[in-house]
Amino acid sequence: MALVEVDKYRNMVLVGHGGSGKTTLAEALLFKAGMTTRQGSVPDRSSILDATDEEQEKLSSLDSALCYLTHKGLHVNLVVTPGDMSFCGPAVAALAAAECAVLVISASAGIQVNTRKMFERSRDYGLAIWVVVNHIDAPNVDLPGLLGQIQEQFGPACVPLTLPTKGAKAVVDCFAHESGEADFLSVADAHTKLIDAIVSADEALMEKYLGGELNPDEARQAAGRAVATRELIPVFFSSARAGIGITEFLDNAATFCPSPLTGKRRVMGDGEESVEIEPKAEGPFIGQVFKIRSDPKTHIKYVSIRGYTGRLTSDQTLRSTSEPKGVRPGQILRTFGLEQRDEEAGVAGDIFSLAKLDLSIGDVVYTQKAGPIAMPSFPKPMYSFALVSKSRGDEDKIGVALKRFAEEDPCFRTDRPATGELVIRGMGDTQLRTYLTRMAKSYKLEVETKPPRIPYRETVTNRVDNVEYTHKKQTGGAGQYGKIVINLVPATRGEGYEFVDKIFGGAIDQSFRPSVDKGVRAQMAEGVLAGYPVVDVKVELIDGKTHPVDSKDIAFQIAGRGAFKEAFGKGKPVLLEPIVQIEVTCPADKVGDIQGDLASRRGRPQGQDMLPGNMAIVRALVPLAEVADYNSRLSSITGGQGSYALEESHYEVVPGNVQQQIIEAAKREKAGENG
Ligand SMILES: Nc1nc2c(ncn2[C@@H]2O[C@H](COP(=O)(O)OP(=O)(O)OP(=O)(O)O)[C@@H](O)[C@H]2O)c(=O)[nH]1
Ligand SMILES: [Mg+2]
Repeated sequence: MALVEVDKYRNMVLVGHGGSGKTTLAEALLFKAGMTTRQGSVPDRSSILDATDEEQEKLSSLDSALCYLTHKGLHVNLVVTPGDMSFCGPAVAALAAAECAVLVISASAGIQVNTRKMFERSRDYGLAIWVVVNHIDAPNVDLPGLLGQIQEQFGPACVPLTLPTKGAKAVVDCFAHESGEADFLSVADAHTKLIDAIVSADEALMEKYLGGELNPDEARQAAGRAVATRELIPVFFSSARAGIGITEFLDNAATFCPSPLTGKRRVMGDGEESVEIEPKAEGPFIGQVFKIRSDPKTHIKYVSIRGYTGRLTSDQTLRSTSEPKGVRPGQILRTFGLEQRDEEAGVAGDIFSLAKLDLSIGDVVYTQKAGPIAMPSFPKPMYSFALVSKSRGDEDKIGVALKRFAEEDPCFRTDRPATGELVIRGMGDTQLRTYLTRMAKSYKLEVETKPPRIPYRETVTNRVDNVEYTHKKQTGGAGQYGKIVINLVPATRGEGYEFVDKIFGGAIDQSFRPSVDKGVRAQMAEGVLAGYPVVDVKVELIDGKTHPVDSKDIAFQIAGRGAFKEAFGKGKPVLLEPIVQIEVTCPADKVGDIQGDLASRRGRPQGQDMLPGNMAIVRALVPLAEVADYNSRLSSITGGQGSYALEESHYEVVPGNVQQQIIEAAKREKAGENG
């Protein structure tokens, strides 16, 4: 594969809702450009992009896929992303590779949740956007109606660059032609609107245009800039499956898709220190990792990099923001579906892959010097499971497998919260189940899942004085003796634990007082009411007694535990629960239902806002325990049109009746463990 000049690269990321036809469109483009000998099909399992066993089973993309084509002197890199929101981690990361996001919409399904989300993410990251209305061959589609909705939702900059003609059996290019037949709207009108949009983005051109002196070549040259600034969002029509509108898509890439020179420039560093990277073919290399994939069979890890400037060859030293010492990059590869092809260099404006390097998504890689470069912002994973290994001793291996998945997917995380469980977090059920199935298949590690425990805490509300406790074991063998007297005092929320030594004189030997503290801490970690850690209490050690022979560290630790437990029981103990700030985005007509549902979950309203496109945001404070299953609830209220985000807020006392249920549940669980 020959490398080309920087301005001959086009980097497109295909985004949109699941099933809109992103993979099929890419297959059609590859076939039309002669990169494949037949057009791969997702339902026939012949797609080179949805090529893993899992994807062929699900008939849907589960990760971003890379391929490329050449067309009339251009080298076009395509990154095809999964449309399921569960896999938006790799989809959002892929934006970092491109100048242009191609937003694919199914004409039969219309604008869907992820259509809107990916539009916003691409825009916020600063990419040019193309809209492709696919499935135009499907029965009963309302193409003029859909075009109207697209313009309403995404703005008047959306202008058709092609229009269906001959009963959607073909499309007509409205830039190349000043007039012609279309199934709806006028080609001449669309042509004028395209020229208008292009000249409005360029003052000098506008003057010429108004003076009637605009030459078509000048308009052609300025088109890429107008698209780069989203003053023009060209709309295409296609049937990817039937190969309609594909040639017109390819032919317009040179003019309407910004090149690395005319498109979004990456900025290194922050604030005043920041510098814009100039895409140059020669000189020191700077790029960024946007994709990581372990080959399912060989387990070889491939990292895919977008080159922003310079040139990288195998013999250079490649450094990265997380590994500044540097490594040899090894063979430079060009990824085509699951295939890796050899390439001579990694250059500015291009996409390439490297094998077996310890890099992460977002890492900036360079040969001389570089700073951080912002990635698109990732949504926070909100959906979680706790995992229980089916066979003991597998825990370490499970940790290794989960770490791999987390590397490949920025919206997948694993952690061990205060409850001690192993928890995985992600965007949704499909994603987490896919990783667990993959773990079972590729790593032979089986786990059971359960909802994660809510990290409750325990504390007291009343002060308790003079609690006396004696630990005594003086029959047979070495004896144990420790007697203490403590006060237990509630502290302010968030103050934590304090141990105060209030002993005057030598009632307890100095050396044993820390042992009491240690015992109290141990009991606090285990909890008293329902097995949750105790917080916000002060323990005062006021008196006690030492035995000359039998007193020892362990005896005073046990006394500390015992005295604390007894005092805690007398101090009107309560459970504290985490309260979260929830922000629900939903269609405006569902606001009432959402508010009602949140109120029934002990939620407290915090206001609402209207959003463009008939959407609204509802905010509330709600106990975390009440929104553990909120994913499915929201989806059923909004028909899949809603989304939500949670943020930790504070802890509050659990109401009495709820507290009783939690304590009972903890008792049952304990009995289950022991029995
Ligand atoms: N009739 C018709 N069917 C199409 C067209 N494009 C794609 N399809 C079919 O629609 C289904 C979904 O297409 P995909 O290409 O897998 O869609 P996708 O956007 O990649 O979906 P995800 O990977 O799940 O996000 C497949 O069965 C395709 O064969 C089209 O233009 N017309
Ligand atoms: Mg797909």
